Amino acid sequence: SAATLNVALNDDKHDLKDYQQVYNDIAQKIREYDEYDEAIGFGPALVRLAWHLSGTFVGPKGCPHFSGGSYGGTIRLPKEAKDPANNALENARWLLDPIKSKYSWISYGDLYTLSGVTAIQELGGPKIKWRPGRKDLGEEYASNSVLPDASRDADYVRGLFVRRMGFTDQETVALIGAHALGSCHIQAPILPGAKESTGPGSGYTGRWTASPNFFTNEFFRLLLEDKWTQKKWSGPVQYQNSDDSLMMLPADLALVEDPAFKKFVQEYAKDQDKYFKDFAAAFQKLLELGIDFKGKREFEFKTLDEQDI
Ligand code: ZEM
Repeated sequence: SAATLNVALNDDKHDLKDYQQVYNDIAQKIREYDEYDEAIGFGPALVRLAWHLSGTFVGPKGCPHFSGGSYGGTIRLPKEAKDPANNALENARWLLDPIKSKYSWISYGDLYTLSGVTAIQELGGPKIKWRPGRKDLGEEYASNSVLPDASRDADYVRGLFVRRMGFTDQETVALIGAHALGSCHIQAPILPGAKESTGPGSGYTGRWTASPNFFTNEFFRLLLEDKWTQKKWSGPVQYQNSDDSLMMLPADLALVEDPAFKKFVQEYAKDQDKYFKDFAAAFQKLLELGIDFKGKREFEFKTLDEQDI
């Protein structure tokens, strides 16, 4: 098991202007490679990178012997990178490598979490408050086999998000609504300029929504309004909608099978503003699991559009 973290924050010599510059470079990369992954682009992959770096947290809240979380940027290291749950995320890291070289002062944990914030905002989502100060840690702090298994039910999802990571039911539902973005891959998408895939994906296939590069509450509306039946294929159990254009994982359907989760699915399907507000708070909490940022300033970034870039 991973060692207990010493979570002292980096001395912070950089200000909003510096981090906005990093944000802008990431956002420009998303724009530049908009044809990646069947014209979805890299945005969803960056959100998944930030989530998989942070979602290794093993609490419980306030316990001094927790492990995982975004602090050490450990998803870059083989032990964690090679976790099958992280298949295809080498592509997201490929996109960010030149930015890490250009801004060598930023830690991997800060860069990867900032890239998730950038993607959410650039894809039309809410503003996410973000704080720097993570420090790179070595392989003894890397995690493996702690990310969620998509084949499981509501009890499992609650065990992982609520009991292990310290989220509420409401925050859990809000976070999984990020599946409005992106798609599932049998093979990792082919990188710009490459000829072949970098390796396997999750083994699931398809998109959750018809606008996978736009952050919306569509995931919740589709969960409630479409008819989901088991896909007939040789791959893992997954569900398809009435015309087989969209998909859901077993763990997604768990959100409407469990009455306490379903209440929030219904609320978010009806109220996009409420969804955006709750997602922003839950995503910030996810990115900060295990790190004591008390009293540290929160940065809020402008989108490229807001800067007329
Ligand atoms: Zn996901 N997710 N996720 N997720 N996820 C995939 C893709 C994406 C689960 C899961 O098994 C999978 C959260 C929670 C959970 C994103 C964001 C967030 C894929 C497909 C799977 C299998 C990977 C592939 O094949 O490339 C499970 C079981 C979850 C909880 C129960 C949370 C929380 C997220 C963010 C807040 C995103 C954006 C993607 C799309 C990635 C892409 O490349 O398109």
